[in-house]
Amino acid sequence: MDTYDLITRNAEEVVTDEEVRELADDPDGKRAYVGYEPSGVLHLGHLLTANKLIDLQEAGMEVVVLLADVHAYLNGKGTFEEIRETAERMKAQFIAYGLDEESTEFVYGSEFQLDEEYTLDLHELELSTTMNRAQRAMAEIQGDETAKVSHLVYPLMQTLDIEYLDLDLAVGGLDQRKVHMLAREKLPEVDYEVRPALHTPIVADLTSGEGKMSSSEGITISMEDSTEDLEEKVNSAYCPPTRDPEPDDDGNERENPVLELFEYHVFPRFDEIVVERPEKYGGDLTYEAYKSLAADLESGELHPADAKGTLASYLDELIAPGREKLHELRE
Ligand code: NAL
Repeated sequence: MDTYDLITRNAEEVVTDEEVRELADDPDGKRAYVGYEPSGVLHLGHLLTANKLIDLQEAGMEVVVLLADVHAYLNGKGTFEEIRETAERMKAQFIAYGLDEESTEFVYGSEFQLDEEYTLDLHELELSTTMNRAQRAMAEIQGDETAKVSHLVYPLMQTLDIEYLDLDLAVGGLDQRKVHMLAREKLPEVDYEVRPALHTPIVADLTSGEGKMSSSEGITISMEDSTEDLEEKVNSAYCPPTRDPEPDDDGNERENPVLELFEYHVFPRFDEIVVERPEKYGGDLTYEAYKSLAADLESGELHPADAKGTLASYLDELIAPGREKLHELRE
């Protein structure tokens, strides 16, 4: 796969394509980052961006993982001590998942976000940004609760981090796009450079195929799940034999979450996928590309039940090292 294709595979959006192409021409030593609010147990949402980081490392880039402790604090995720402890566990799970320890730099936000120069830059951004603009940038990250002043500071800090971490590419889920757009607009105003961004898709809710899979509602798959949990959850998933399901009766858009998980989580990490079937049902099926699996599901050659069983076992393999690490840390 050529470097540009590797960098952008499974990306929902790159901003801008021209800037990312330029990066792909000479990726060695370039720095990409993802920031995460520390959370005790990783879930598939975290792992989707982690897969992208693994792609970028393969392309020769350096990867910075920001353990965004101050951001989590501003977003009401607990006391500062609790958040720090959680961050350590998060880091251990990322390494267990396959982020290369040598070429991944883990940085705590609080290492630089409390410095005098940073603080003054932040205040300059506060001065030049309307509350309305900051609130809009934050809407998708924050959820439904009433916005606090901290929620307005949050996206401005994320904007500054892109400069302070000296990054060449910002990576995040599609829910980060408005913050990255704010950064593109604001950084030049305070005499800093604009950097490209790459956004990963948001996987649909497992049981309905609607909206997004999230830890706050519905079923989510996490590093804590046992093999049996995974089988049960994947078995209950919505999986019509198509990539493009019709909207539901209320007109809500739906996706096929089983296919999405194959595409975004399984195929990027395995060279081939084997669906094990008894001879009398046609014997094993082997896939090297997501598209052929999706086509077989659509044509009926691959039964949804077999697709689900296979998905559960590959997810189990991906999650197992992190699950063991979590058990170890609790002992
Ligand atoms: C991501 C987050 C927080 C701070 C960041 C700083 C720079 C780059 C990315 C960052 C967390 C993210 C979330 N906003 O919603 O998890």
